Amino acid sequence: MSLKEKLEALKVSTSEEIASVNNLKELNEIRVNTLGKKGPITAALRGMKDLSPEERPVVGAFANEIRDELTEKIEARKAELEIQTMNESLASESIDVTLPGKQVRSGSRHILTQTREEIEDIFLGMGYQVVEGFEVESDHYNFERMNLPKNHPARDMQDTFYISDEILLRTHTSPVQARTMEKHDFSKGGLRMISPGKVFRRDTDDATHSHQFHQIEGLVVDKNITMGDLKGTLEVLIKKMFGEERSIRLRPSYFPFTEPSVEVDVSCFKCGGKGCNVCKYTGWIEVLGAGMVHPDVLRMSGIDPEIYSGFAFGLGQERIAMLRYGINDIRNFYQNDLRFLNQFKVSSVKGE
Ligand code: FA5
Repeated sequence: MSLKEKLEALKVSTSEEIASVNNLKELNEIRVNTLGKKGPITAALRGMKDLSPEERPVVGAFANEIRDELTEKIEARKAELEIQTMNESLASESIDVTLPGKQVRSGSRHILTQTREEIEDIFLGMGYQVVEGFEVESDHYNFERMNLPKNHPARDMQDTFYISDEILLRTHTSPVQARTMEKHDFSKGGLRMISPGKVFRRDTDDATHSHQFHQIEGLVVDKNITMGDLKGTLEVLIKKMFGEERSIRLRPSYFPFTEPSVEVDVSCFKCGGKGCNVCKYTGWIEVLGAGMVHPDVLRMSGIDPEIYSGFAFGLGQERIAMLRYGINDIRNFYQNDLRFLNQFKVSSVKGE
């Protein structure tokens, strides 16, 4: 039998085997035995060296043709067998649709995250941008650019965790003011931004203080910005967060980076201003610090205080959430007690 005849016979017998095989394992064996390295086609191609130069290309092309044809048949049979296997397993399975489903325990956005998102939405609605800062900051941005040179006594109010003499965990979100101001292109218009984030202080934890908490910084710098703009903006924030009936009060205060500086109080949500245990019988509750950006802070960021003015504020996110929901201990936010967290459970997808 010539090599060509042998190949022809191989094609016929293998095609029959492929058609009659009934499982994927045996089909794979046929593939390996026929087309594999040790199979007859590879052997035939190797044996071509004994053929005459005229026969070689003819038999070579024929062998390749048979290999392609058999490969195609194997693939087609494989697809058929796969469907057959799937159908068999589907037929043997049954689903009892009356069985109770498994409860999916989903997480939810933390109440502090919800509070931050609500405040962000209020300011986005007023045309502010939301800017992110660094939790690990330099002494330069955290203190010096905020008008707190080394040895300034007001640094004592914000002691922190130092990484090195110059690098620290930021004590407030105010350094984002300097970082944003120095980059802003005022030829394209004024700056309106808020910056939420974590801050750190060497405070002893108690019901109203934590060594790690969240602030939201606000900053507006433009021509002709006045204290009236600050008050109006904070009134919008407070009324949206605590209700239309709330009023605010600005009390003189001191921050080295604002002049004048104020503490902002909101009329007590419990007694409406008459005086009760929540507001310590004053009718007011302090929520944030604010003021007009100090001319030196503007100057250090390359802004001319003769042309531009601005206001800034920094609020404690926990403080806002505590007042809003009547939470009496800041540590509740961090203890991951589901009995606390589940009271504020909402859909984990924003906007749903
Ligand atoms: C500041 O941190 C200023 N950077 C705020 C500011 C920004 C003033 C811009 C002017 C202009 P203060 O230290 O008061 O200020 O902190 C702001 C708010 O953070 C406080 O009103 C309080 O709500 C919250 N806060 C301060 N310390 C803690 C603490 N240890 N735990 C929880 N919240 C705190």
